[in-house]
Amino acid sequence: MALSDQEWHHILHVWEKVEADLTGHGHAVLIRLFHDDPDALKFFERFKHMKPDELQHSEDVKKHGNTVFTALGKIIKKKGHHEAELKPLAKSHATVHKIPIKQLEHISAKIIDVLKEKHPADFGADGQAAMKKFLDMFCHEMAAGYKEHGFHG
Ligand code: ZNH
Repeated sequence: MALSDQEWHHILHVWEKVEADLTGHGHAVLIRLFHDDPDALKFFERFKHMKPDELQHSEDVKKHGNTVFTALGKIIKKKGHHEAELKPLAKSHATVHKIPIKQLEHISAKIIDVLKEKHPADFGADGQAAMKKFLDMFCHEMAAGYKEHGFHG
């Protein structure tokens, strides 16, 4: 399942654009996730009482968008050598937040949607395919990490 140099190149190319506004991208992905799948919101103690309009304007949701995208960027930049970054994430999402893998698959699809919309010139078919491969690997490795903690989400 390893990615080729070319595939990492495509991913890092669009990520450079993403980094100009990690918060904006992360926030857009979360809003999209909560809109398309209201169940996703239930996992967030801090946000689950908020209405769509509040979610859209909440500084706290923006901050979490930044947290998620910063973590994702750190993993991406390791170009496959991300065990140290992924392990704690698998642990917290299995044992503390208890996030089913299905939700990680949902957010992966939203990440691709948002990047397609925001960066049509820098995220063509090859970039999309490479990012999909990376996110599939991410979900797969998170699932493996979950099992180590006895969570079969
Ligand atoms: Zn998550 C948290 C990342 C997905 C839910 N996260 C978190 C954090 C981070 C992250 C970094 C902080 C730290 C810890 O670990 O805790 N996420 C992430 C990423 C991803 C995710 C990278 C993918 C891409 N999450 C997710 C999902 C969900 C979640 C899908 C659901 C649905 N998270 C979560 C929660 C939390 C977190 C609930 C906690 C929050 C607070 O703070 O409250």
